[in-house]
Amino acid sequence: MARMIDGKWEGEWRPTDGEGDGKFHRKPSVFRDQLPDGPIEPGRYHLFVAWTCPWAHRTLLFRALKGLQDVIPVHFANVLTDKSWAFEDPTASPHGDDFLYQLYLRADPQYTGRVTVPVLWDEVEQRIVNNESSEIIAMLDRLPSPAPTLRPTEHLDAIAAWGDRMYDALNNGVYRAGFATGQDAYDEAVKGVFQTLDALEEHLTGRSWLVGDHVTEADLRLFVTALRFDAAYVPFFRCNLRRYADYDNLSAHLQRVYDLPGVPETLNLHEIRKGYGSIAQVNPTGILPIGPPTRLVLR
Ligand SMILES: N[C@@H](CCC(=O)N[C@@H](CS)C(=O)NCC(=O)O)C(=O)O
Repeated sequence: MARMIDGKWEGEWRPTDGEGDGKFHRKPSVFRDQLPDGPIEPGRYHLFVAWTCPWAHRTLLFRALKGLQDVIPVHFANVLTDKSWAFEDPTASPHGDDFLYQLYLRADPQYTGRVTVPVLWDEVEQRIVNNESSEIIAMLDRLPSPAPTLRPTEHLDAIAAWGDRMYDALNNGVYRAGFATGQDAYDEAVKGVFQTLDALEEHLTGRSWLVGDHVTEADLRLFVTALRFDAAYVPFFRCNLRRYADYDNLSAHLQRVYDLPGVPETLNLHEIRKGYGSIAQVNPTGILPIGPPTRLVLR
């Protein structure tokens, strides 16, 4: 167990809460409030993220593609420790904190639950608005912005269908493969990962985007896992039946999303590799492998 109970740390950090079935279980997020409708005060709401985390990456992508960089400041807590994510130094936190759990305690001194990124924080009321990425991105999309929506009404059903299909089998499927502690759990998870990639490769034949003619949330949900696949999920999570680079349509799609203005600034591949490579359960020596080579052209 690695979480807070009544504002105190219990146990050392482990990737799963250990239900004893060899499977990795991701717990539901606790703070589920909404931003007010209409424009927000620049600098009032902050995002707390880590380069490694794909769920946090979604929020950075929406912030960038909606042009909200000047409205919503971002803070990085990049190092996963046995006391939650750590800021590289106290200046990385607007409150001079060393660890992310201190932010959770500011919001709720009796907090019980895991301490996760991303966090959408209200600096005026000193509270966590929401720590569930799927809800944070929908809120960011609704904010007034000259940029087009990433969740067009006419495509919401298709976006949700792809989102559901990708979440369990792929986005979280790689984690279920990587953190499985039994052969059966790994076999089941890794099979789902590659079945989903195969289906996506086929779906992308002759089309640029997963849904409709423009980038949508569905593409971004795929992108965060796609970007990490060869860098982290092949070497550390044993998702190695094929490389992402072995898929032509998927590789072109990855590059297409990467090339959108603002997207390169939302990621740091070196930090991603370092982050996953520092998880002792999947890489006890901490040595970062040289490969596999990627097809993505970085800018
Ligand atoms: N459902 C959450 C999941 C967030 C999540 O699991 N974040 C991971 C990093 S990728 C985390 O902070 N884990 C720390 C922990 O569980 O102790 C979301 O999508 O926002």
